[in-house]
Amino acid sequence: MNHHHKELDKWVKEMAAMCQPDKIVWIDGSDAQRKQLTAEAIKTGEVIELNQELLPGCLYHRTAVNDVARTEGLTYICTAREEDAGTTNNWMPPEKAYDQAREYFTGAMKGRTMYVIPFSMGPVGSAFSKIGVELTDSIYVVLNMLIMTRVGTSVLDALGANGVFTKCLHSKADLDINKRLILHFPEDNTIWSVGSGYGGNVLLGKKCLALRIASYQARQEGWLAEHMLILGVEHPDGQIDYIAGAFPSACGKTNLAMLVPSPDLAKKGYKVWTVGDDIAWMRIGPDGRLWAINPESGFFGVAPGTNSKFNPNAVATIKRNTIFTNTALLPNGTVWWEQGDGDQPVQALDWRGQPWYPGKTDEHGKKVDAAHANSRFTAPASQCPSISPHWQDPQGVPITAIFFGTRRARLAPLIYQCFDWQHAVYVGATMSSERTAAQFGKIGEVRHDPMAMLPFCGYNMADYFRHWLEMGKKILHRPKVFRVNWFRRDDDGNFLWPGFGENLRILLWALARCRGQANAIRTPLGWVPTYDSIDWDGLQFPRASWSDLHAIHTEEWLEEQNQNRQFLAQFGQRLPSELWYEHAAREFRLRGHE
Ligand code: GTP
Ligand code: SPV
Ligand code: MN
Repeated sequence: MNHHHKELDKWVKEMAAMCQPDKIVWIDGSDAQRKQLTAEAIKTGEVIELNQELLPGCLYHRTAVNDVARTEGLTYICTAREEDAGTTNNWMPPEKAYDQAREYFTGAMKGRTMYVIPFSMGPVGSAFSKIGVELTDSIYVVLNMLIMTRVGTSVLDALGANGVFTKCLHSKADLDINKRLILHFPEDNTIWSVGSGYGGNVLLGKKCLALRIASYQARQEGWLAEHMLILGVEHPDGQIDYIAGAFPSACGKTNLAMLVPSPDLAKKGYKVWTVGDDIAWMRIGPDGRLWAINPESGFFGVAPGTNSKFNPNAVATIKRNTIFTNTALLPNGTVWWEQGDGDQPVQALDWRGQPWYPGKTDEHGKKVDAAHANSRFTAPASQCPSISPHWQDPQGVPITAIFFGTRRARLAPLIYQCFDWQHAVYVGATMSSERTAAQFGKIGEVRHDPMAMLPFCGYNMADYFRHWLEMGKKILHRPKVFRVNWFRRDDDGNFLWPGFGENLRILLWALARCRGQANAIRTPLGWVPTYDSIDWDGLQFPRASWSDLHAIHTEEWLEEQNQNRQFLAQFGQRLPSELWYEHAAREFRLRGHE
């Protein structure tokens, strides 16, 4: 390909000398090349072509059985000084990390092709955007990157002869979990990932660049790189407010971003527009507001639970040109997953490629899922029926409200509004959530996940909190911040809140608060909606359940405060004292001393 970036050329040559591929192919972003690579991957079995009548342009892929989610334990931030990675990250000194990975990369691409993928996170040429180049030996990665990022010649043009880019190196190598490393070198603007073929570990523009590396750069450059969806709420008068929301992995970002208003609210003229479902890059605009872009161009969404009832926009988005990973495969060349559309199939191949039938159990008598709980679809954002006309605006969209959400069966209320920005930073910093299938580990265990960034902050988390406090001082028109939890349950384990489309009622209350309009009750946690301040048209929701959703059990909350204190204490002197102030203030309020 035609380009004149000497540093890029030199780096590609060096990496090729180490990995020793048979050949090097530059990805130009053309349809012709994509089709040719698809055909090749189908031939080798790397991907399976799905039924082209029912699912045009769709492909299927299975990962290795031990490679189905991000491996946080094998993910490292490699800064010169350990304290710059901080206590919440795994750390390795850069030299040691390079040495160890070099061993795994050496000769790893023998007999394979090295693909060079120039990609832009954010619209090509936007002042928000960052360029990366990923080298990989996986066509599956190439095909996913073509959906998730802007790829090809236009990116090289934007890079020019001297442009800055993130050096991203990936090899599947032997897919050996004992030789798997996901390494970030923020000081070198470099990512090395080896031994995995799973999404978040290998689509290096996503969590690795757009969050871990970008969060590090964002602090230096004075902006925010966050694990947030972005959506627009259109009011009956045509005015649109934008909301950004941080929820941990598999806690509802994609679903909220694609929300379909219930019929009564739709009839009144409310609409929801999708801007992004996973990552937001936010900068202060010339008007003093916070402006956000979605750096991605596709969705890498959780398949199980995706159905026409709860997320019809996602269902429509994934009807064509979509890659399905670790779902079940049906005899007619279509896909299926638990809580998906259609009846349970009578037979299928499960995500491991094993014959599956309803009621199948393993040797311990445990039910076997047809699709892995973290099986995913990769689909172009442009195919989403609710995609915002502004989703590619180079200046982004202005953010009116920020949501921090978690998955908590108890304790956390459905919604409360933070008192001010400093309080909001404390609330975000101490949020905790139940673990999901999106990461290796014990599902259901409650862990702290500050601003849903625990696995994604590329530097010391205490400095991240300080950066949030500093940003608050610089933003003239600060978004209002809300804490939400769609997942509170009653004593029988049922969700107390219907969620999904009904969440719009909660968004509308929050936006009314931003205009100083809706009623609220002051509680020790924050401002809680009165029952009558919610638009209930079309939904009969019992007042008693509303109280249950917002009940504050003081004793349990004081225990939660103990957990929060322990969590914050790990940051030592580096923790901004403002957070201790807010911690004490909440405890005072909980104990009834305002
Ligand atoms: P990542 O892609 O891992 O970052 O996940 P995400 O935050 O985009 O989560 P997603 O929207 O895919 O939702 C994950 C799971 O939460 C799915 O099983 C959904 O069905 C469920 N879920 C989403 N929204 C709601 C809700 O409002 N109520 C309830 N009860 N479940 C929800
Ligand atoms: C997440 O786990 O938060 C995801 C999927 O969005 S992954 O790309 O694997 O990180
Ligand atoms: Mn995510």
